Amino acid sequence: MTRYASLGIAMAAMITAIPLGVQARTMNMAFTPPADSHYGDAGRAFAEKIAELSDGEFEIALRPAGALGGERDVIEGLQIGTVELTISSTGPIGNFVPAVYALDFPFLFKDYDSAHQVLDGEIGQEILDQFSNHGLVGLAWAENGFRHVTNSIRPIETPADLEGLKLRTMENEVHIAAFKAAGAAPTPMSWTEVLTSLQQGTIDGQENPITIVTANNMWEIQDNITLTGHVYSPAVVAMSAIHYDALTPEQQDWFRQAAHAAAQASRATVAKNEVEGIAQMKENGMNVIETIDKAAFVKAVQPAYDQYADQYSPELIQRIRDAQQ
Ligand code: EAX
Repeated sequence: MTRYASLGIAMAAMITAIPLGVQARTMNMAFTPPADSHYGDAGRAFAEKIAELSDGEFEIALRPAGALGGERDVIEGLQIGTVELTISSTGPIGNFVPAVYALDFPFLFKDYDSAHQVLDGEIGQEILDQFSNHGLVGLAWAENGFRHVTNSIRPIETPADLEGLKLRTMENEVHIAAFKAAGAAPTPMSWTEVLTSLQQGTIDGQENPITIVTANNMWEIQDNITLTGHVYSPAVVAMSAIHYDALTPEQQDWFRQAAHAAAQASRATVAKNEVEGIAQMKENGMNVIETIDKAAFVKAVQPAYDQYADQYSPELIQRIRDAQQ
């Protein structure tokens, strides 16, 4: 090694404060949307913040587009320690942390500000704290967004238009019940199977926020979107308890700070896309139904509440409603 090269490395070590020859610790952060998405922006914000706080001791390897599996697979990976971090919708997480189910009830959150107020308050923290009972650490509430229905069979103007529609849902029994009650034929599956299933015609449609539709150029395989806003879909920045518990208290605080930076980044991208995404979908030929009789859709999915609200802490659902007055 030349004298200059060894001098350069020695200087680099001094700058990064990492002992010479010590490798940065790389942790995987898995998510299902593409790298160029609200979750990708969140992941990059996390990576930047943790590198800054740890002086380069920790590096985050983003694993976008389902590289490490669907959201359920990844949560199981966190529990056994094969995956360190994830940004995930809450959709399938109720199967692991039951309290999370309360967040995914249809038409529960009035708007984005109300959702942020609840999630960033005591209710949101109470639910994050529940993760630790299941081998997980809920670090912060990020954002997926209000979910809308896309399909290529017919424009959805009223709940009756959902009749018989083979609609993919997340692996979430409240969502399945809601769309069954509305007359659709819900098919739960991991996001990693959705695009292929739509292309093959094994399903007619799906439901997701605008940011997912635009991040995946879904106008290529879906003709219509109806802005039902039927569910507010939080995303959680979560960590494997195995890996979190191996950190020092100072390092744990770094990860919490980085998770909050990620959460804010996801919300900023969603807010931007809520406006720009509609124009983008129209420019790409998608038929965008922007106004619906929301009361009719609320009525159509009410049986899902009747079926599940008692099972998933009715008092928590009432507290979420009351907190939005
Ligand atoms: O978390 O599975 C879904 O529809 C989710 O919205 C997506 O994976 C982003």
